[in-house]
Amino acid sequence: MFASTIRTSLASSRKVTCSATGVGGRCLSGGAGYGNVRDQVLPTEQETERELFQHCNYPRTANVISAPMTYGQPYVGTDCGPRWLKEAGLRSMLSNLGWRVKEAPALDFDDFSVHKPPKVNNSAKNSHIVGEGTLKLAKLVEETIVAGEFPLILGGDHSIGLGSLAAVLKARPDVGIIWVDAHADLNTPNSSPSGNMHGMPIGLLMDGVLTPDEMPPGCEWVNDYPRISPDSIVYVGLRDVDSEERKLIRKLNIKAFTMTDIDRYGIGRVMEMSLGHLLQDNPDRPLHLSYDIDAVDPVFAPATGTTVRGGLTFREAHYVAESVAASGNLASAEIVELNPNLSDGSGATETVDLGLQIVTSLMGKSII
Ligand SMILES: [Mn+2]
Repeated sequence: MFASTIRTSLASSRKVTCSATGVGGRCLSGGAGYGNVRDQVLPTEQETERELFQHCNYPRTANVISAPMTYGQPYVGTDCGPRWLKEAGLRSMLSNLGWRVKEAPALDFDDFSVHKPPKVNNSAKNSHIVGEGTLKLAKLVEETIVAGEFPLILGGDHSIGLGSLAAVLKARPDVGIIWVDAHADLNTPNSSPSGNMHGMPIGLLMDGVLTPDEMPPGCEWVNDYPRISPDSIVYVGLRDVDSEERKLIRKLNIKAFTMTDIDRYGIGRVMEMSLGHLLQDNPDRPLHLSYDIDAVDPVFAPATGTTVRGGLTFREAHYVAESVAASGNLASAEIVELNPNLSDGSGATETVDLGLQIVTSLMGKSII
């Protein structure tokens, strides 16, 4: 009852005025309104904490990395995601789960646009800013992993995946990737219908898709990083795939669980098969989870840029994160594409509630 009172009062008082630069805007007016999360944070029961996040040094430290990128897609407001999650109580959630929490200063992706106007490139829009910004992110994520910490990356649009994936692949060459998304993000500048780079992070990094000279301007640094092997990634939640992406998924034989598969097998079996695929040769393989909030049905997560009906339910959205955490192999993660500008007050609040709960689940919360 207490929580619902707070929720109502916040929803009516909250004004979302965040701009692309973030200057003068604010994302949330308070730190509540996230339903039943705060009073029920219990870590998943394991024999020791060490086993749950086996790739992190002990005591476990989460480095919360804010990557407020907006240039991979057309809407302002995705830069609010990190602040939104933090103001809703991310730090105390993580502490309650037993994490030591570090917060890196938010990456600044706007200094490039001020000092170096990007050339117009409609096949990969804003590629200079996205490229230089994601390189900053890649360096920070790599340092975090080398330090034995868990990088928890808050987007920002999904173009940041270019930086986080490149870093993870370099620091942990045997990493397995779980990409939870309504979209495959497997486009290239040649195949993308929109030219928006949030649909390209996998396409630019997948082995055998782009030659080095096809890398968009500003992203050439990616050529110095390892590529994703097609059998090292699993998609969960796909339902809006472009024709060239579909061809690539088939040609490269990438493991993809669509919403149809989730209907058919249920989310439990789908996650079993996903983890089974990635862990079949090495049960201790480190895993990276990239969670696009648009994987979730817009009924539960309306505040995002590219909503597609027919997505994960509220519980399925949690289960994906819980099951990956429970594997003990999760070593890095990101959550992206929350945009409070794209829904009214209660829709924005519900989306951040859910985003925070998903993060809490992937960082080790369990119900009992
Ligand atoms: Mn995405």
